[in-house]
Amino acid sequence: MFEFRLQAQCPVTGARAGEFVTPHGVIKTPVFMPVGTQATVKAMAPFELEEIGAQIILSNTYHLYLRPGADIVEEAGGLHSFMDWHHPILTDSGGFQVFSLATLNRVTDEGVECQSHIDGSRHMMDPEWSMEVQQKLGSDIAMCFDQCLHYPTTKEEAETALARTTRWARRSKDAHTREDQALFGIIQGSVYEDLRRRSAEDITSIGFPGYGIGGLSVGEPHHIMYEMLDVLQHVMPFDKPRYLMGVGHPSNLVEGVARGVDMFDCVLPTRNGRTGTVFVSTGRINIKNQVYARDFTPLDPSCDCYVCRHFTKAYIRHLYKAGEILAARLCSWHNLHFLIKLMEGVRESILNGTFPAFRKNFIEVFHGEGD
Ligand code: PRF
Ligand code: ZN
Repeated sequence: MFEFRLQAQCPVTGARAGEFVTPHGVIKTPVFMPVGTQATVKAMAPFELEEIGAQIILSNTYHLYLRPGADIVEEAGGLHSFMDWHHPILTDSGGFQVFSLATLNRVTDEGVECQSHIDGSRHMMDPEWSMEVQQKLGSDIAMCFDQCLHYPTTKEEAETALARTTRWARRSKDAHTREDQALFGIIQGSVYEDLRRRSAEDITSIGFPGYGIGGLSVGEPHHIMYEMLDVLQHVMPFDKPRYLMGVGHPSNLVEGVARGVDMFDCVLPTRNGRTGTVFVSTGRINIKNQVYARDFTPLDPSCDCYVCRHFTKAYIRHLYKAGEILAARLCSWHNLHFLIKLMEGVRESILNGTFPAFRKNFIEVFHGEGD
């Protein structure tokens, strides 16, 4: 269980193709994980996610603990049964969500005292709490409880959060007992090379079956994120999966893979989908734009997803304008398909030795860079 088999490595870049074995199936990497924060990938039914080719989804400890409560999910037979998704699930630890959503946070070495963003109730969240909840949820992959800082931050603050994240990683590992669940460590260190190295050494010396790279894509310029990944790819264990948390943008995925990343997750495809922003092979478009009123071609003529095989831009634009719920569903569907297909193409190119050409072509054609 939780074996990571490396199948191919690009001789020019750090890109890798592999397989990660979990209780609910084998994940082919590199992989993009759709986000199902509240035990649902917004607007998508599980059988639709299967149709799109999703291999694994992500869900959130913080949200499910607050609502409906970990006990209810456990009574349902765990998250897989509760939501009827029988493929792998990864749960984030709450470390990040507490810092971005809850209010009146008081952070100490003990944990985070915070107020629910739903009803203002007070809670103490710490590594032991996170492990208890994630074990009740029964995900295939659990994450350590960590402290993620926003950008910019001082080196002193980054150092404090790093040291705390290391202590919390030890406590997470000590509190984690489920053998059918892998616990991944998380590397922090903000945008400081030496801190990133130190965090990688500290976390990997504790020893986990996989590693998250946290604290990136939190507002820093892309080139800084890439510099941190350049440093990390040489200090992270070669034989364990590497997960870049909360990323994201199509070009970030390709550039992340080039720097040795195996797993990604992001709300971007579904969040963008709900506002009518759609990824196409040449970049990004907004379907609400007047220019599409009489455009009877698919969202992306080179896409073979259900949406592009059946509907036109003019029709989907009409749905948006009319406030129809199907508009958000169709755009989320296409966007998820776009990122999953992109990762399948990336994986294929690593396996057949053409990743550098794939990367060059993608970056040249796709001009949706920017956020
Ligand atoms: N830590 C955790 N989850 C996360 C992050 C992190 O740093 C990020 C940062 N991009 C996204 N999700 N636990
Ligand atoms: Zn499509």
